[in-house]
Amino acid sequence: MSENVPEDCLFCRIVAGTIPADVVAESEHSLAFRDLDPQAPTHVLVVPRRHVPDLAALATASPGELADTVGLAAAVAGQEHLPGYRIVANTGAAAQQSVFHAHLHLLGGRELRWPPG
Ligand code: DGP
Repeated sequence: MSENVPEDCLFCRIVAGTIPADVVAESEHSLAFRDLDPQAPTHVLVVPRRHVPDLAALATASPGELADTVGLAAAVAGQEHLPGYRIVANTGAAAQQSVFHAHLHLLGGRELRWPPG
């Protein structure tokens, strides 16, 4: 973890291993673990190890780490044998972001309708 990590950041604590999570995959810069409140048979959160508030901030801070996070999501989709999947990044409270550490939701394993709610 970097020195500017907020002590109360839930996902920083999961990355650090001080809060348990069902980890399904990891890479140099990212960690993937199952969502506590799954919205699909596969619902995995993929987070950068670096603390940034959202995905756009990660793109600004490190395009390479953003690529690592997206790549890990795709690897998990393969691991779970998903024929198709959806990646969602709620950004801002108005879009239902509740944890302000960048993360992707990887959703699959059921029919995913469009438009989303
Ligand atoms: P968002 O609302 O986009 O910020 O997504 C946050 C997600 O984090 C939400 O789907 C529920 C999940 N979540 C909240 N607390 C925990 C936790 O302690 N462990 C895990 N695995 N997931 C959590």
